[in-house]
Amino acid sequence: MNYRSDIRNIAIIAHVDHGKTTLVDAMLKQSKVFRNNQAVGDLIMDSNTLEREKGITIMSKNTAVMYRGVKINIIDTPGHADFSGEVERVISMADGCLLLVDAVEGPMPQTKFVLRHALQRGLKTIVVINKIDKPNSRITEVTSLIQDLFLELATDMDQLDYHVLYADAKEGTAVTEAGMPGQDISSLFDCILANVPPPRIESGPFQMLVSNLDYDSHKGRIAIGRIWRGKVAPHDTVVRVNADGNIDYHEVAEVFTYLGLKRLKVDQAEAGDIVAVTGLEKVSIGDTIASPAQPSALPRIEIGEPTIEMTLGVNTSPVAGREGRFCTTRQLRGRLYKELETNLSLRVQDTDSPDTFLVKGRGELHLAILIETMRREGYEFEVSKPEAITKVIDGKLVEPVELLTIDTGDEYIGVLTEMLSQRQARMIDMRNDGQGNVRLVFQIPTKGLLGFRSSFLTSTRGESIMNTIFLGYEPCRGEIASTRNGVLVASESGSAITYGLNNAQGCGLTFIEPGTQVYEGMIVGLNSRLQDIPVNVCKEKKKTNVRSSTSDIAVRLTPPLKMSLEQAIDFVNRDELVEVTPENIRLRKKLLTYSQRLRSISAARLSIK
Ligand SMILES: Nc1nc2c(ncn2[C@@H]2O[C@H](COP(=O)(O)OP(=O)(O)OP(=O)(O)O)[C@@H](O)[C@H]2O)c(=O)[nH]1
Ligand SMILES: [Mg+2]
Repeated sequence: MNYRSDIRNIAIIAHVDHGKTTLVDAMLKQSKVFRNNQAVGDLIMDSNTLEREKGITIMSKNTAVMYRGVKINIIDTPGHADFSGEVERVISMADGCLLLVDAVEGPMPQTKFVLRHALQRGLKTIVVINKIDKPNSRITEVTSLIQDLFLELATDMDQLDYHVLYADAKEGTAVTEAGMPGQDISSLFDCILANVPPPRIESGPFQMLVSNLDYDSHKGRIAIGRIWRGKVAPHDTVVRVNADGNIDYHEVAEVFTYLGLKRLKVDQAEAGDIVAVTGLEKVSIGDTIASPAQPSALPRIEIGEPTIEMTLGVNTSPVAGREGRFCTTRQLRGRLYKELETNLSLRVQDTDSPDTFLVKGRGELHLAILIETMRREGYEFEVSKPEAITKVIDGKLVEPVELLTIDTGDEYIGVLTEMLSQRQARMIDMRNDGQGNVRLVFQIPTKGLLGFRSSFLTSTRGESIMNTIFLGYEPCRGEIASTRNGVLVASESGSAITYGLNNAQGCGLTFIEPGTQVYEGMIVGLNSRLQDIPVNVCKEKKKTNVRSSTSDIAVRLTPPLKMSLEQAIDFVNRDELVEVTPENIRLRKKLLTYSQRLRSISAARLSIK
């Protein structure tokens, strides 16, 4: 067996926000892949607009640096549990990983998830305790918690023999012993070179596994992956083995390797390296590209199943088709099915209604990111409330359950436990640090989490953090009663007027400003009671010749509550929809007129009797 000592392939894995992308910044900047005067900024790898706006990584990406004559291919991965599929997708390209752990938060549920994956794949792990600069960092405690985690997850004794480094990724320093003054991250680079095994080369003709796809308007589809065997050069004839094991022939157009943020065009790339090749128009993630001399397929990438689903369909509101560029079934269907090529944990299904698709994902954020991306591309559509995906195992109906970890102040324990018990959550653990901070851990059915985030943030005044991770399936425990108040529903179409909105504010909170175009059945506010009520926000004050008092002239409205897309999806009930266009996000009742809704309520009552 041969090894390539001039390359190391590593993945950077961690719980969300523990500093992966920041550490990659430091590695890129300190390996001098940029010109001295080049302005590169922070979170360089978070290049997608939504990633920059939200400050989180959504897609795994490749880069590479040179250190002491060795090329280190780096794969930055997302830490949010909704994008776990991205970690599963790329981890097979690496031989080692950096497991980052926040020096304050310590190991979190996603830390365990990604470490388990890495260890099962036999990746050599280097632990990096990050954010040691934080005043409340607890390095000793976190170190021993990590040790416990390895004891629990290691699949062989060698895996317990891991190195630990201590980093301040923001400053760009890493040291081998806690308390040592840091200069730069060369100790991290040295540790990678010394401990991550160089890629093993199998003998034989060319073979690579496609782990990622990119697209270029000139070059077409770009297949990215690691070469396991042989070499590849432009104009080589190769075969692609697809999911069904069928093969087709292609000619490679160009071959690239990575350095910094660039792809370098090369004359040839060899086993062990991570490359991007063009010329294969139909290639998908998971396909093997190989020499026709030995076209055997590598094991396909396995991705965990989706846990929630929602319908996405053609906009049926009275104002449909005015704001989007792409509104038809054909356009929506084309876009959704195209998404499946790169978004591996997503599923799309046709439904009985030709205008509606069932979209399944790993969590609310996973679906929300897809919706936001489509809306920015000019698509217009409507989506329903996300629901947990149940299935039948051994004749029993089961539903997904998740582990919910909450970091909060002890004054919120009461309110949170009460909210969560209504949502069928069970407390598993509660730890108080003696300084007013608690960590609460619950087991909760996925359906109980839907719609929880916004009430969580309001009731803890935005001061708490929640994280969830998929645990498995358990027998269904029945419906959860709606915990939301009723809504204020526009009873007439037209333009909202201050006078009408002011009247509506007598009943609860409003969501829209004066001048907003509304239609009958559109949700314009939240009632302070449980029932939905119709309100006429377009209603003008009756004009008389006499002004009764000066207060009539200037009505002061409370500013509307504006919801983000995620909040809107979180907010709606089953009989409601979110209308998404490039310009607006509107909430509506599925049944637009009051009489239709009344009829459906009485029909439902009859069917219960
Ligand atoms: N004080 C301090 N802050 C840090 C350090 N490393 C990262 N941060 C901050 O932590 C936040 C999250 O950093 P990211 O690099 O985006 O974390 P990430 O792990 O890539 O996050 P995801 O990709 O979304 O999972 C940012 O605000 C960073 O500035 C550190 O060593 N010290
Ligand atoms: Mg990141």
